[in-house]
Order: sequence, then structure tokens, then C-alpha cells
Amino acid sequence: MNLEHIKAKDPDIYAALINEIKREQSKILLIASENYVSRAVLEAQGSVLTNKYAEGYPSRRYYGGCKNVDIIENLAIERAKTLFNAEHVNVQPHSGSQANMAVYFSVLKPGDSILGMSLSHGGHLSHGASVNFTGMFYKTFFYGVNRETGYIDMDEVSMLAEKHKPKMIVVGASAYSRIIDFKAFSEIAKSVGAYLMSDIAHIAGLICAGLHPSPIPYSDFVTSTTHKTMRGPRGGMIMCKAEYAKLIDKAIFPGIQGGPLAHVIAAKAVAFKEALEPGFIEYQKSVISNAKALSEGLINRGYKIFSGGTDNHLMLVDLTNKDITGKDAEEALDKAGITVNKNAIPYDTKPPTITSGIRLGTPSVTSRGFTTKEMDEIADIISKLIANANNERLINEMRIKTTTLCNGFPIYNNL
Ligand code: DSN
Repeated sequence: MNLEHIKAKDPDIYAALINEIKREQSKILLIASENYVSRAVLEAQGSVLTNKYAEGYPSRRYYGGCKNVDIIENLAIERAKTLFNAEHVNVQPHSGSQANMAVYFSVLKPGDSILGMSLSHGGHLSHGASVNFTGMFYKTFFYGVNRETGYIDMDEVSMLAEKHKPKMIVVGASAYSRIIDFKAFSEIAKSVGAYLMSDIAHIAGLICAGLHPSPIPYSDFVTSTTHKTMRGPRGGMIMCKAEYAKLIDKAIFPGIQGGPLAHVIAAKAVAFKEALEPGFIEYQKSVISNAKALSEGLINRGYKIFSGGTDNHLMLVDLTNKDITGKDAEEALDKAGITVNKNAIPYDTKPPTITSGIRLGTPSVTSRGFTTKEMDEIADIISKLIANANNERLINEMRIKTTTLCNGFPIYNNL
């Protein structure tokens, strides 16, 4: 990667960038919401398009000189429509939270009620958490997962929908490892006259590869990020039925955003093109088989996986039968070159800053080429580290193993 200008102009930023390249190359990244984009996506995002203002939409801009941006945004939209089989797509949201905000603002009024998945059971801040704008603007109610099975409790969703008559039901999660029954959610939403918004930020890649049921036929609105399993740039998008197209576009601009990020939209377009290629389906299949291998590898070594396993790209390791918190596990793994995040497990008795669990995901390690063989090796390393979190000699031994694994699978050639 050519960084000569940054090096000359700003040595401090250059040094941090080089260290980040080294960190990403030399650590096993198991954060479920992260990935490595392609060189083509990196180039699009680092392009001169960052110079351009383009408020408005293709052919309806508030600035001159938008011919190229129009081509790019139209391509991003058309590719996303094909990928997801969506009637209308808006690719301008700067993030997943802003995509969600635009949906709420398009059809809800302050004080309306939302029924979403509880943050502590795997939901997302922007699905109604009290510390988020959603918890401040709307009346929020939450469903969760069944304590015994770990699966979303559809009876509870139904009961809460009936009781609170929300104006919108939100389905989607940041830490849920099972297939989501969008059809069942849509039936419940229809029965109480609620809109259904499906937030597929985590599983979008699996959905467009046909490996997870799609919410598109069942939802009024579908939101996503573009950087997780989609393997595109950091950003958001909204898909909706044609009847809501105008409302959604107005809610994004001029509702909550000004100028779109043309460089990021170009990178989204490139990522969508990559996602339309057959290799993307193979990649997503490997993401899932790697997650299953990691989950089984840990179960075989005496670990509890919340809900007993995974159907997607992630899992929650329940550490309640181990003598360690999520926070300490995260730190021990980091010392040996494995990056994860501590994560509350549903019904956790520890605070979110400590937790009884860690969340593991396989999008990044699959992008760098790890297979089920490496996943079993990683399960072994994790298992040993968590059982010996204070053993410096063992941590050093494991660090050598993770370095060897990483060196065998460069994240980019010649970066
Ligand atoms: N913060 C993201 C995650 O890690 O899942 C969700 O937005």
C-alpha cells in the first residue's frame, strides 16, 4: 500500500497506521462484526471521491459536477437491489445506526412504541436501549431469548406485541447465533398492525449468499451495515418496499444526513459487485463451517456455547462454568494474539463491563483463508489460554502458535 505521502506529511499518523497494519496481520481477529475488505474496496474508499459534495440523489443533486457520483451511486443501488432482491435501496446511510434512525423517523413519531430485542439478550443499542436515542424518543419494550434453549422466545414476542401494540417491531441482533424466523415476526407484526423492521447488519452476507432466510419478502424495512459479513466499507444501507421509497429517502436526506460519503458509496458498490460473484457464496459457506468448527472445538474441550452452538458466523462462549470473567478472558487471549470482545450472555449476573462471556465470530479469519483445521487449532489455543490465564510461559507459547498461523495467511499481499 502506498503510504509515502502520509509518511512525509504526518509521521505520527503514519506510525499508527503501520502499527495497525501489523496488528491486523499478526493477530487472529475473532470480533464477529469485523472483516478485511478487498484491495479494490480499500482503493475506492481512499479515492478522490472524498472531495465531492453530492447532497440529494442521482440526477437530483444540490451541487454541480455530480456526473461520476451519480454513476457510482446508481451502480451501488442496482447491485444491492439484485443482491437482496429489494424493491428500493438507499446506500447513503453513514452507519447502521443512522439507517435505523432514518427508518424510525420515516414512519414513527416521538412517543410511539417499539418492540425490539433486549440489548442484554443480544439486541442492539439502536433497537430501543435507554441510553440510545431510541430509548429517549420512543416507548420501548423488549423480548429476549428462552433461558433453557437460548433461542428467541416467539411466544414472548407474540405476547408482548399483543400487550403493548407497538407501532414497530424490530428484529435483528448483534449476538444471536441462531436462524431468525422473519416470517414468524412478520405474522406477529401484521396481527397487531405494526411495521416490521429487520436489521440484518450481522447476517447480511449470509442472506445474500442464500445461507440464511431473507427478511425482504416479510419486512416493511430492512437495514444493514455493509462492513460485517458483507465485507464492504464501514457504512449502512436501507432496503424497503417501493411504497416507502420516498419516505426513506427523505428521512436520510435532508432528514438526518447532509452530503453522502461518495467515496464510501463507491466502496459499497465495489463490495456489492464482489458479493455478486460466485466466490462470495463459497466464502459465506466457509464462514459458517468455520464457526461450527470453532464452536464444536470449544464444546469438545469442555466449553459451553450459549444455545448449544451456532447456525451463523458467531457464537457466545458462556464462561459461567469456568473460573474467569469475559473481561479477563478477553485480556488473556489478547496477550497471546487473539482479539475478541467480552460480551454479556443472556441472564448474565455480571455487569456489561465485566460479563460472563465472550463473543467469537469467523468473518475475518475466513477472509484470510483459515479453514476448519485452523479453527480447531484456535479452539485448542483458546481453551488452554482461558484455563491458564495467568500463566505467562503458556501465553508466550500460544503467542508463537498464533504468530505462525497468521504468518501462513497474510491478510493482503504486499501491504
Ligand atoms: N457494534 C456492532 C457489533 O460489534 O456487533 C454492532 O453495531
